[in-house]
Amino acid sequence: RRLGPASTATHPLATAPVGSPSHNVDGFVREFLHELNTNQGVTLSASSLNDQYLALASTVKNYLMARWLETGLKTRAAKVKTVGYLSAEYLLGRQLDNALLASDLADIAEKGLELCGIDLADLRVQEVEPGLGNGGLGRLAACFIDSLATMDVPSIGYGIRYEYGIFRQTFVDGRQVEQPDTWLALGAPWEFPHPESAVQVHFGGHTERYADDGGQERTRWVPSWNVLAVPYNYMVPGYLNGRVNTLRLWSAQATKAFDLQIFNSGDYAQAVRAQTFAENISKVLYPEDSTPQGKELRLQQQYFFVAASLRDFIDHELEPGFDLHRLPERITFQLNDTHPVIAVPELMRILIDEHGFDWDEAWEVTRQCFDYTCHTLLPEALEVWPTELLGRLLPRHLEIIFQINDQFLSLVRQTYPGDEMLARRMSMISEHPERGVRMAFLATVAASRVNGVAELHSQLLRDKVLPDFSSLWPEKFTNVTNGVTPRRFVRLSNPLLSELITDTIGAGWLTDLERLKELEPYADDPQFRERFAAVKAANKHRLTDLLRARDGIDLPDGHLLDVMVKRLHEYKRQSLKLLHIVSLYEQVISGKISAADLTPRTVVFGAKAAPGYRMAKDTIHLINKVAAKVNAAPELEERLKIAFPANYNVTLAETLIPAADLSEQISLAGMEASGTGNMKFALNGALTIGTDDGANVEIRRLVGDKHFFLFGMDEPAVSALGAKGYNPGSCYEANPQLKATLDLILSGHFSDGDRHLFDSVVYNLLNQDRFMALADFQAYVDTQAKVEERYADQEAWTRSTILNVARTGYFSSDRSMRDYLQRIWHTSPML
Ligand code: T68
Repeated sequence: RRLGPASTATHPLATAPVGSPSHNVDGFVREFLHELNTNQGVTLSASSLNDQYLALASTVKNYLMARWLETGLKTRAAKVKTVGYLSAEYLLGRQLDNALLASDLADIAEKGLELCGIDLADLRVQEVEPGLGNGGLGRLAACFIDSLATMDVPSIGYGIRYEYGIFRQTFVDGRQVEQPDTWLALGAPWEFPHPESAVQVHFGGHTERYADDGGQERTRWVPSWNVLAVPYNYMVPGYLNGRVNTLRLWSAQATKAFDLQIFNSGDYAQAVRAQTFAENISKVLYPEDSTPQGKELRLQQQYFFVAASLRDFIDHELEPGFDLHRLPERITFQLNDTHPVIAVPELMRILIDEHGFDWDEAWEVTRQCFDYTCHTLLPEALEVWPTELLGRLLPRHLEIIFQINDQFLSLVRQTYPGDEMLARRMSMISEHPERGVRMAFLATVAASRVNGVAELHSQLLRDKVLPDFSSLWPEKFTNVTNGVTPRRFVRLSNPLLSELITDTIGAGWLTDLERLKELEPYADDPQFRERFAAVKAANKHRLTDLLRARDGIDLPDGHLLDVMVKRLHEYKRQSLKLLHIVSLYEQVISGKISAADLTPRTVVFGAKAAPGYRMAKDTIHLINKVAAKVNAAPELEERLKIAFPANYNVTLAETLIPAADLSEQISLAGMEASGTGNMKFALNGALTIGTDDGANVEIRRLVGDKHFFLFGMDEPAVSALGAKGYNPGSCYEANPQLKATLDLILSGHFSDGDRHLFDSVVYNLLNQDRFMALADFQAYVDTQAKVEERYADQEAWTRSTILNVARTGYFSSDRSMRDYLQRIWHTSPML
C-alpha cells in the first residue's frame, strides 16, 4: 500500500495535520527564514535570488499543506465520486502568484519579504513556468483543475511530468530555432515526488489462454518489458476555500529488475542504455499541435500515463476491498481528446483479466466510467494508431479493441440491417492507408457522453465528424463551451482592472463571474470610462516595459495595439493578418495613401510552430522579414509597427492580453474548435475582430453585434465554396490590392531581393489556399477599416470594451465545470 503500515502513534498531534504557520507578517518571516536556513542551507545574507525564490515557494506550500492533507482525509472519508481528468498536457504557467492568491498570502508575503530586504517582484521572475502543454488543450486542462478546486469538487488531474516541456523558441535571422526547455534545472519547488508509491507499467510480449481454477478459459498478458511510473504530486489550491486538490504527473524510471539482469550479465553499457530507453518515455512533450505524428514513443507515453493513473486510482484512492462493480459511483474519467483513450481497453483488461469480470459486466462498468471531449475538426488531427504498432506494444489491448469493435458492429448491423457500407464507415478499424485504430471512434463508442468545446463545434462534430454515431446515439452528444479561469486571467494578470471592478461592484465576482454584468450601466458613465481607459493605458506601459527588458522591443506610445497570439497553424490564418499589414504598407510606399491616413497601429504576434511543420515555420520567417522592413520604413512615419517577441507562453500572455485593444480571432469558419484566447481578450477589455467560428459565435451573441467586428464567410458559405470548387487564383486576379500585396512579397522586397524565399507560402496561397485566406481578404481589410473608425472615437471604443467585459462572465471555466457536472459527470461539489 502506498501509505505503508498504519501508524500506531498515540500522540494527539499524530492523527491530524499539524496547523499552518501563523497567517501574519511575523509568522511568514519566521517560516521563510526557516525554509531558507533548513531547505536551502543558507543564511539570508548569503542567499541567492534562486535560494530566496525556492524558500518562498516552500513557505507558501507550508501554508497550503494542512489544507491539502485535510482535503485528502475529507474526500476519502466521504467516499464521493471523484473527477479523474486524464490529459497528456497541462500548460500550467507560473505557480507562485496563484498559490499566494489562493492562500491569501500575497500582501503578507510582500511585506514580510520587504522586511528581509527582498522585492517579491524579483522572486516572481525566477520561476520558469512548467510548459507541459502545446496550447489551448493543455491550458484548458489547467483552467479546469483550478475551477474544480475552487468549486470544491473532488478531482485528481492525471498527466505526464515531461522533463522537457514545450520548446523555448528563439529567432535566428528571423527563423524559428528551438531550444530545449530545461524547466527543472534550477529546482522544482512545487512538486512532491513519491518514489515509494511508484507503479509498474508493462509493455510488449504476447497473450496466452489458460483455464482458471473453475475451468473457465481466461486470457493473460505476458509482457516483455516494463517501466516504473513515479508520481509527482502538485497542489491545486482552490481560491480562498480551503480545498487543495491534487495534480499527479507521472515520471518514467527504469525498473530495478529490468536493468539488474543486464548488470549481472556484466554489460554495463547495455544496462545504462536500457535505463535511458525506459526514461525516454517522459523525457519530452511532443510539440505537435493538431497534427499527430503516430510515433511509437507517443503511444508509449499515452499508455504509460493512463495505466499508471488507473492503477493509482484503483489501488490507492479506493479503500481496500472496494467492489469494482461499483467503480462508476466513485470515479468519472474525462478523456481530454483521444490522447488517453487507451485507458478504455486498459480498464477492460484490469476488470476481466485481473478481477475475473465477464465481458458484459466489464463493459457495463467501463462504459459508465468514461466521457470524451473532442477538441478538433481537422480530419488529419484525429489519431489513428497502426494495428501493427499497437499490437506489438499492447497485444492484449489490441485484442480487446477488436472485440469491442466486433460487438459494436453487431449492434450497428442489428440496428441498420443490410447497410454494410455503414458498418464499414463506423468501424473502429480503418483499412487505409494501413490498418489502424480510429481512437475517436473507440472513445465515442466507450464514452457515456461525447462533447465538443463550443456550440458550433459540437454541432459540426455531430453533423460532420461523427454523423453516424450521432444518429445512432443522439443523446450521447452534448456541448460544453470552454472557459478560462478568472483567477489567473483577470485577477492575477490584470490587477488594476480587478481593483476597478471590485471598487465598482464589490467583491465576489471572481468566483461568480456573471456578476460582471453589474458593470454594464457604468459603460455610460464618463468617469468610469476614464478610469477604465486609464487601466488599459497602464497595462500598455507595463507591456512596453516588459518587452523592452525581455526582447529589446520598443513599443510606440499611443498606438492601437492589435494582438494575434496562438499556435502557428494555417487554419488560424496568421498569413491573413500578414496580408493586411503588407497591404497597408504597400499602399503607403506606392503612394496610394499617405502615412497620415493610417491609424497608428502596432501588431503583436506570438506563435510557436511545430518543429516539423514547414509551412508554419516559413510563415514565422516571413512575418519577421516583413517586420524588419516595415519597422524600418521611414515612409510609414512610425504609424505601423510589428512586434514579434519570441517564445510566447503563459507568462507572456499574462502581460500581453491585458494591454491589447484588438483581439485577432480570424480562423477559417468551421476550423477552430473553440479558442480560449478569444475569451481572455474580451474579459480584459479588448474588442474582437473575428470570423463566425468556435466560441467567437457565442462571444458575439453575448456582447452584441455592435461590439464585435465580424467578417468573412460563415461555415455554410465555406462548405458551399469548397463544394463548388475554390480557386484562390481568381481572388488574386480580381482584387488589385490583393494582387499588389502578394506581388510585393513575390518581388523579393522583404527578402533582400530573393524572389523565391517565400515561394512556399505565397504559391500555396495562390494555388491551394486550403483555408481560404484570399477569399476572406477583402472582407477582413474592410472590417479593419471599421475597427479604425470606431477606435477614432475613443469614448465609443471604451464603451464597447466595457460592455465586452460586462457581458463575457459566461466564459469563466467555473461555468464550464458546472456544465460538465450537470450534463456529463452527474456529480456535485462537496459541501
Ligand atoms: C485546441 N486544441 C483547439 N490541441 O484548437 C482550440 N493537439 O480551438 C480549443 O479552444 C482548445 O483545444 C481547447 O478546447 C489544441 O490545443 C493541441 O494542443 C494538441 C496537442 C497534441 C496533439 C494534438
